[in-house]
Amino acid sequence: MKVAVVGSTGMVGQVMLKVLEERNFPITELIPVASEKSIGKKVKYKQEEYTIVSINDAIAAKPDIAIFSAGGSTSLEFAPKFAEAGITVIDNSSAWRMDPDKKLVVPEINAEVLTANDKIIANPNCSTIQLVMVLGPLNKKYDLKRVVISTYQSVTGTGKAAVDQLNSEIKGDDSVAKVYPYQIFKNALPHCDVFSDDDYTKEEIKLMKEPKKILGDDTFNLTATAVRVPVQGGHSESVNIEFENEFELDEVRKILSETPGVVVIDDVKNNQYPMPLNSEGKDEVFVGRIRRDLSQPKTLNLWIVADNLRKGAATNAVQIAEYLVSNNLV
Ligand code: 11C
Repeated sequence: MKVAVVGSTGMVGQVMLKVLEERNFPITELIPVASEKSIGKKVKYKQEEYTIVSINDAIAAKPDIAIFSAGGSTSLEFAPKFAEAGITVIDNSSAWRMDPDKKLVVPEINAEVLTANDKIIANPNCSTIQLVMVLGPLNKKYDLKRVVISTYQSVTGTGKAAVDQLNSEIKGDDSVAKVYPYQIFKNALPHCDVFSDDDYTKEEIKLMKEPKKILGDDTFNLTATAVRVPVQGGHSESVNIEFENEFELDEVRKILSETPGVVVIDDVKNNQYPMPLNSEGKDEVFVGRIRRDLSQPKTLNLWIVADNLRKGAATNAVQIAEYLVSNNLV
Protein backbone atom coordinates (compact mmCIF):
# COMPACT_ATOMS: atom_id res chain seq x y z
CA MET A 1 0.00 0.00 0.00
CA LYS A 2 1.10 3.53 -0.81
CA VAL A 3 0.05 5.58 2.21
CA ALA A 4 -0.05 9.37 2.61
CA VAL A 5 -0.14 10.81 6.13
CA VAL A 6 -1.55 14.33 5.89
CA GLY A 7 -0.58 16.36 8.95
CA SER A 8 2.46 14.18 9.61
CA THR A 9 4.23 16.67 11.91
CA GLY A 10 1.28 17.26 14.28
CA MET A 11 0.73 15.41 17.55
CA VAL A 12 -1.72 12.91 16.03
CA GLY A 13 0.35 12.64 12.81
CA GLN A 14 3.44 11.68 14.79
CA VAL A 15 1.52 9.02 16.73
CA MET A 16 0.04 7.85 13.41
CA LEU A 17 3.53 7.12 12.03
CA LYS A 18 4.42 5.30 15.25
CA VAL A 19 1.23 3.19 15.18
CA LEU A 20 1.62 2.33 11.46
CA GLU A 21 5.16 1.18 12.25
CA GLU A 22 4.25 -0.75 15.42
CA ARG A 23 1.38 -2.57 13.69
CA ASN A 24 3.57 -3.28 10.69
CA PHE A 25 0.98 -1.86 8.30
CA PRO A 26 1.86 -3.10 4.78
CA ILE A 27 3.36 0.15 3.45
CA THR A 28 5.30 0.02 0.21
CA GLU A 29 5.69 3.80 0.04
CA LEU A 30 5.09 6.43 2.73
CA ILE A 31 4.14 9.94 1.62
CA PRO A 32 4.32 12.37 4.55
CA VAL A 33 2.43 15.62 4.01
CA ALA A 34 2.48 18.79 6.10
CA SER A 35 1.94 22.52 5.78
CA GLU A 36 4.13 24.83 3.63
CA LYS A 37 6.67 25.52 6.38
CA SER A 38 7.54 21.82 6.77
CA ILE A 39 7.84 20.86 3.09
CA GLY A 40 11.31 19.44 2.41
CA LYS A 41 11.87 18.50 6.07
CA LYS A 42 12.15 14.82 7.00
CA VAL A 43 10.12 12.44 9.13
CA LYS A 44 11.40 9.10 10.37
CA TYR A 45 9.57 5.85 9.70
CA LYS A 46 11.09 2.42 10.36
CA GLN A 47 14.65 3.83 10.64
CA GLU A 48 14.33 5.59 7.29
CA GLU A 49 13.86 9.26 6.54
CA TYR A 50 11.05 10.43 4.26
CA THR A 51 10.78 13.92 2.80
CA ILE A 52 7.62 15.89 3.56
CA VAL A 53 5.76 16.91 0.41
CA SER A 54 2.91 19.30 -0.34
CA ILE A 55 -0.66 18.07 -0.31
CA ASN A 56 -0.97 18.56 -4.09
CA ASP A 57 2.19 16.51 -4.67
CA ALA A 58 0.66 13.79 -2.50
CA ILE A 59 -2.44 13.64 -4.73
CA ALA A 60 -0.19 13.45 -7.80
CA ALA A 61 1.70 10.53 -6.19
CA LYS A 62 -1.64 8.59 -6.13
CA PRO A 63 -1.45 6.79 -2.80
CA ASP A 64 -3.96 4.00 -2.11
CA ILE A 65 -4.89 5.47 1.27
CA ALA A 66 -4.51 8.96 2.75
CA ILE A 67 -4.89 9.36 6.50
CA PHE A 68 -5.72 12.98 7.34
CA SER A 69 -5.16 14.69 10.68
CA ALA A 70 -4.70 18.23 9.52
CA GLY A 71 -7.87 19.94 10.74
CA GLY A 72 -11.36 20.41 9.37
CA SER A 73 -10.70 23.06 6.74
CA THR A 74 -7.89 21.03 5.08
CA SER A 75 -10.17 17.98 5.07
CA LEU A 76 -13.10 19.87 3.62
CA GLU A 77 -10.97 21.26 0.82
CA PHE A 78 -8.71 18.31 0.03
CA ALA A 79 -10.45 15.06 1.00
CA PRO A 80 -12.82 15.33 -2.03
CA LYS A 81 -9.80 15.94 -4.32
CA PHE A 82 -8.11 12.79 -3.05
CA ALA A 83 -11.39 10.86 -3.38
CA GLU A 84 -11.86 12.08 -6.98
CA ALA A 85 -8.36 10.76 -7.73
CA GLY A 86 -9.49 7.34 -6.45
CA ILE A 87 -7.64 7.60 -3.14
CA THR A 88 -9.42 6.39 0.01
CA VAL A 89 -9.31 9.04 2.74
CA ILE A 90 -9.55 8.24 6.44
CA ASP A 91 -10.20 11.58 8.07
CA ASN A 92 -9.55 12.46 11.71
CA SER A 93 -11.28 15.84 11.67
CA SER A 94 -14.91 16.59 12.42
CA ALA A 95 -15.51 17.75 8.81
CA TRP A 96 -17.34 14.66 7.50
CA ARG A 97 -18.48 12.85 10.61
CA MET A 98 -22.13 13.81 10.52
CA ASP A 99 -22.42 13.86 6.71
CA PRO A 100 -25.17 11.30 5.99
CA ASP A 101 -23.21 10.01 2.98
CA LYS A 102 -20.04 9.29 4.96
CA LYS A 103 -19.38 6.41 7.32
CA LEU A 104 -18.26 7.11 10.88
CA VAL A 105 -16.33 4.08 12.06
CA VAL A 106 -14.94 2.43 15.17
CA PRO A 107 -13.80 -0.90 13.71
CA GLU A 108 -14.66 -3.09 16.73
CA ILE A 109 -18.20 -1.67 16.71
CA ASN A 110 -19.30 -1.05 13.11
CA ALA A 111 -16.54 -1.88 10.59
CA GLU A 112 -19.08 -3.95 8.63
CA VAL A 113 -20.70 -0.73 7.29
CA LEU A 114 -17.62 -0.11 5.12
CA THR A 115 -17.67 -0.81 1.38
CA ALA A 116 -15.24 -0.25 -1.49
CA ASN A 117 -17.34 2.78 -2.49
CA ASP A 118 -16.47 4.67 0.71
CA LYS A 119 -13.79 7.07 -0.43
CA ILE A 120 -13.99 9.45 2.55
CA ILE A 121 -14.30 7.63 5.86
CA ALA A 122 -14.62 9.60 9.10
CA ASN A 123 -12.74 8.76 12.28
CA PRO A 124 -14.85 9.78 15.30
CA ASN A 125 -13.89 12.27 18.00
CA CYS A 126 -11.53 10.82 20.63
CA SER A 127 -13.98 11.04 23.53
CA THR A 128 -16.67 9.38 21.37
CA ILE A 129 -14.46 6.43 20.41
CA GLN A 130 -13.70 5.30 23.96
CA LEU A 131 -17.37 5.82 24.90
CA VAL A 132 -18.85 3.70 22.09
CA MET A 133 -16.35 0.89 22.71
CA VAL A 134 -18.27 0.41 25.98
CA LEU A 135 -21.77 1.50 24.93
CA GLY A 136 -21.80 -0.71 21.80
CA PRO A 137 -21.70 -4.17 23.44
CA LEU A 138 -23.96 -3.05 26.32
CA ASN A 139 -26.54 -1.61 23.89
CA LYS A 140 -26.72 -4.95 22.09
CA LYS A 141 -27.50 -6.78 25.32
CA TYR A 142 -29.56 -4.33 27.41
CA ASP A 143 -30.78 -1.59 25.01
CA LEU A 144 -29.65 1.93 25.90
CA LYS A 145 -32.26 4.42 27.13
CA ARG A 146 -30.23 7.43 28.34
CA VAL A 147 -26.53 8.17 28.82
CA VAL A 148 -25.04 11.00 30.93
CA ILE A 149 -21.34 11.64 30.26
CA SER A 150 -18.87 13.84 32.15
CA THR A 151 -15.39 13.99 30.68
CA TYR A 152 -11.98 14.78 32.15
CA GLN A 153 -9.93 15.48 29.02
CA SER A 154 -6.19 15.54 28.53
CA VAL A 155 -4.50 18.69 27.21
CA THR A 156 -3.07 16.56 24.37
CA GLY A 157 -6.56 16.72 22.82
CA THR A 158 -6.01 20.42 22.19
CA GLY A 159 -2.56 19.92 20.68
CA LYS A 160 1.09 20.68 21.30
CA ALA A 161 0.56 24.32 22.26
CA ALA A 162 -1.70 23.22 25.12
CA VAL A 163 0.87 20.69 26.35
CA ASP A 164 3.41 23.54 26.27
CA GLN A 165 1.03 25.78 28.23
CA LEU A 166 0.57 23.15 30.97
CA ASN A 167 4.29 22.37 31.20
CA SER A 168 5.29 26.03 31.36
CA GLU A 169 2.66 26.70 34.06
CA ILE A 170 4.02 23.74 36.06
CA LYS A 171 7.48 25.39 35.88
CA GLY A 172 6.03 28.78 36.84
CA ASP A 173 7.12 30.16 33.49
CA ASP A 174 4.60 32.63 32.04
CA SER A 175 6.36 33.26 28.73
CA VAL A 176 4.44 30.66 26.67
CA ALA A 177 1.27 31.84 24.90
CA LYS A 178 -1.96 30.58 26.52
CA VAL A 179 -4.18 28.36 24.41
CA TYR A 180 -6.92 28.19 27.03
CA PRO A 181 -8.68 31.30 28.37
CA TYR A 182 -7.36 30.46 31.85
CA GLN A 183 -4.49 28.69 33.57
CA ILE A 184 -4.89 24.91 33.21
CA PHE A 185 -2.35 23.81 35.88
CA LYS A 186 -4.16 23.26 39.23
CA ASN A 187 -7.42 23.97 37.40
CA ALA A 188 -10.36 22.32 35.55
CA LEU A 189 -12.05 24.11 32.67
CA PRO A 190 -15.66 23.10 31.82
CA HIS A 191 -14.85 24.19 28.32
CA CYS A 192 -13.50 21.86 25.57
CA ASP A 193 -13.53 23.49 22.13
CA VAL A 194 -15.79 26.48 21.46
CA PHE A 195 -19.28 27.19 22.77
CA SER A 196 -22.15 26.95 20.32
CA ASP A 197 -25.43 28.88 20.38
CA ASP A 198 -27.17 26.42 22.68
CA ASP A 199 -24.50 26.89 25.42
CA TYR A 200 -23.02 23.44 24.86
CA THR A 201 -19.44 23.18 23.59
CA LYS A 202 -18.67 21.55 20.23
CA GLU A 203 -17.01 18.67 22.12
CA GLU A 204 -20.22 18.05 24.06
CA ILE A 205 -22.29 18.13 20.87
CA LYS A 206 -19.96 15.57 19.26
CA LEU A 207 -20.45 13.31 22.30
CA MET A 208 -24.22 13.67 22.01
CA LYS A 209 -24.45 13.03 18.24
CA GLU A 210 -21.63 10.73 17.07
CA PRO A 211 -22.47 7.65 19.22
CA LYS A 212 -25.97 7.36 17.68
CA LYS A 213 -24.51 7.31 14.17
CA ILE A 214 -21.81 4.74 15.05
CA LEU A 215 -24.24 2.46 16.87
CA GLY A 216 -26.84 2.95 14.11
CA ASP A 217 -29.40 3.62 16.82
CA ASP A 218 -31.16 6.88 17.56
CA THR A 219 -33.63 5.47 20.06
CA PHE A 220 -31.58 6.56 23.09
CA ASN A 221 -30.59 9.98 24.45
CA LEU A 222 -27.22 11.32 25.51
CA THR A 223 -26.16 14.43 27.38
CA ALA A 224 -22.58 15.56 28.10
CA THR A 225 -20.36 17.95 30.02
CA ALA A 226 -16.78 18.06 28.74
CA VAL A 227 -14.04 19.29 31.05
CA ARG A 228 -10.36 19.96 30.34
CA VAL A 229 -8.05 18.89 33.17
CA PRO A 230 -4.28 19.24 33.67
CA VAL A 231 -3.57 15.68 32.53
CA GLN A 232 -1.54 14.38 29.58
CA GLY A 233 -1.99 10.60 29.40
CA GLY A 234 -5.54 10.28 28.12
CA HIS A 235 -9.18 11.19 28.42
CA SER A 236 -11.36 9.90 31.29
CA GLU A 237 -15.14 9.69 31.32
CA SER A 238 -17.65 9.20 34.10
CA VAL A 239 -20.67 7.61 32.43
CA ASN A 240 -24.16 6.99 33.81
CA ILE A 241 -26.11 4.56 31.64
CA GLU A 242 -29.81 3.83 31.91
CA PHE A 243 -30.98 0.72 30.04
CA GLU A 244 -34.40 -0.41 28.89
CA ASN A 245 -33.65 -3.83 30.38
CA GLU A 246 -32.35 -5.13 33.72
CA PHE A 247 -28.73 -6.25 33.98
CA GLU A 248 -26.41 -8.18 36.29
CA LEU A 249 -23.09 -6.54 37.20
CA ASP A 250 -21.12 -9.76 36.71
CA GLU A 251 -22.60 -10.15 33.25
CA VAL A 252 -21.74 -6.51 32.39
CA ARG A 253 -18.12 -7.16 33.44
CA LYS A 254 -18.06 -10.39 31.40
CA ILE A 255 -19.47 -8.70 28.27
CA LEU A 256 -16.93 -5.88 28.52
CA SER A 257 -13.98 -8.20 29.22
CA GLU A 258 -14.91 -10.22 26.13
CA THR A 259 -15.10 -7.10 23.91
CA PRO A 260 -11.99 -6.85 21.70
CA GLY A 261 -10.05 -3.69 22.55
CA VAL A 262 -11.66 -3.24 25.99
CA VAL A 263 -9.85 -4.05 29.24
CA VAL A 264 -11.74 -4.19 32.55
CA ILE A 265 -9.78 -2.95 35.57
CA ASP A 266 -12.26 -3.11 38.41
CA ASP A 267 -11.02 -4.25 41.80
CA VAL A 268 -11.77 -1.44 44.23
CA LYS A 269 -10.75 -3.51 47.27
CA ASN A 270 -7.20 -3.32 45.89
CA ASN A 271 -7.59 0.26 44.55
CA GLN A 272 -7.58 -1.00 40.97
CA TYR A 273 -9.32 1.24 38.42
CA PRO A 274 -8.29 2.86 35.12
CA MET A 275 -6.23 6.05 35.19
CA PRO A 276 -4.89 8.25 32.36
CA LEU A 277 -1.36 7.89 33.74
CA ASN A 278 -1.52 4.16 32.94
CA SER A 279 -3.38 4.46 29.63
CA GLU A 280 -0.76 6.63 27.91
CA GLY A 281 0.84 4.81 24.98
CA LYS A 282 -1.74 1.99 25.06
CA ASP A 283 -4.28 1.09 22.39
CA GLU A 284 -6.96 -0.40 24.62
CA VAL A 285 -9.95 1.28 26.22
CA PHE A 286 -9.93 0.73 30.00
CA VAL A 287 -13.12 0.52 32.04
CA GLY A 288 -13.70 0.24 35.76
CA ARG A 289 -15.73 1.48 38.77
CA ILE A 290 -18.59 -0.60 37.33
CA ARG A 291 -21.46 -0.31 39.78
CA ARG A 292 -25.20 0.12 40.03
CA ASP A 293 -26.67 3.60 40.19
CA LEU A 294 -28.45 3.23 43.54
CA SER A 295 -30.81 6.12 42.77
CA GLN A 296 -32.84 4.34 40.09
CA PRO A 297 -33.31 0.86 38.54
CA LYS A 298 -31.68 -0.48 35.34
CA THR A 299 -28.92 2.11 35.62
CA LEU A 300 -25.16 1.70 35.72
CA ASN A 301 -22.20 3.94 36.57
CA LEU A 302 -18.75 3.33 35.14
CA TRP A 303 -15.44 5.03 34.36
CA ILE A 304 -13.72 4.85 30.95
CA VAL A 305 -10.13 5.85 30.17
CA ALA A 306 -8.14 5.73 26.90
CA ASP A 307 -5.13 7.40 25.29
CA ASN A 308 -6.89 9.99 23.14
CA LEU A 309 -4.01 10.21 20.65
CA ARG A 310 -3.95 6.44 20.11
CA LYS A 311 -7.34 4.64 20.26
CA GLY A 312 -8.95 8.10 20.27
CA ALA A 313 -7.28 9.06 16.97
CA ALA A 314 -4.28 7.32 15.34
CA THR A 315 -4.91 3.70 16.29
CA ASN A 316 -8.58 3.83 15.32
CA ALA A 317 -7.66 5.34 11.92
CA VAL A 318 -5.00 2.67 11.31
CA GLN A 319 -7.47 -0.06 12.34
CA ILE A 320 -9.89 1.30 9.70
CA ALA A 321 -7.07 1.11 7.13
CA GLU A 322 -6.27 -2.45 8.23
CA TYR A 323 -9.92 -3.44 7.82
CA LEU A 324 -10.01 -1.96 4.31
CA VAL A 325 -6.88 -3.85 3.32
CA SER A 326 -7.86 -7.19 4.81
CA ASN A 327 -11.32 -7.02 3.21
CA ASN A 328 -10.04 -5.90 -0.21
CA LEU A 329 -11.96 -2.63 0.03
CA VAL A 330 -9.05 -0.51 -1.18
C1 11C B 1 -10.30 17.41 22.49
N1 11C B 1 -11.68 15.76 21.42
O1 11C B 1 -9.86 16.63 23.34
C2 11C B 1 -10.85 16.91 21.21
C3 11C B 1 -9.76 16.72 20.21
O2 11C B 1 -13.00 16.55 16.75
O3 11C B 1 -11.27 15.30 16.52
C4 11C B 1 -10.18 16.13 18.90
C5 11C B 1 -11.14 17.00 18.13
C6 11C B 1 -11.85 16.23 17.06
O4 11C B 1 -10.29 18.61 22.61
